[in-house]
Amino acid sequence: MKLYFSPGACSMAPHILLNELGKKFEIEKVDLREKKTASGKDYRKINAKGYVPAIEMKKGEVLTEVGTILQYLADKAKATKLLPKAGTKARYHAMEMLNFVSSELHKGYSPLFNPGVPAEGKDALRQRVALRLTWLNDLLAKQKFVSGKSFGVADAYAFTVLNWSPGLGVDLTPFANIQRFMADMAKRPSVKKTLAAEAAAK
Ligand SMILES: N[C@@H](CCC(=O)N[C@@H](CS)C(=O)NCC(=O)O)C(=O)O
Repeated sequence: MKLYFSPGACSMAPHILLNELGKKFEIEKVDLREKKTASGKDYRKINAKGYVPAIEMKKGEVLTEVGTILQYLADKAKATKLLPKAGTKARYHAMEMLNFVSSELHKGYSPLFNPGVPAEGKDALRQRVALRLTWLNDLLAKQKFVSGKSFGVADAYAFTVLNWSPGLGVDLTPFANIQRFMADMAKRPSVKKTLAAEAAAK
């Protein structure tokens, strides 16, 4: 199992999950500008979409898209505590949350990285993100994790995206429960290990 990643990018979500699962895996860094992997491969030949993450499930078999990779990894490890079994109502709620993190948070934050978006546009985007953060903050008043009472795959994804906040000018100070969640997540051994590995790869 190999994860193609870029330090600090959304590929950190499956990286955290892989560490949480404690199974053996390899990682290979991708230069997103050059679309080259650390070993010199053309990344577009691995993922024609050109973005991370991608995992090589077995030789020549690649899976992309954060939410799908997270589900594949948890299902493969039979980690039903991290992701309920397929077909159950609880699984649909877990998928509901993954979709929220992907389409509302991840793709809400993404344009803030774009140097082509003017400052006023970015302010409007931050206001929209703040609406989603208000909802999430209210949820985290009732439950410890984004996934519920215990850590689940959506937590790895939410932490990854929310961690971009300071660098993108998204103010988390009004969101005390989100700050508490981030502090709790930062204490997890899987998160510490992932952050250290990605910092070393920069
Ligand atoms: N829909 C994709 C989005 C992945 C994505 O946005 N990846 C970013 C990093 S967070 C990336 O690699 N951007 C570089 C590019 O698009 O060229 C997913 O869920 O995996």
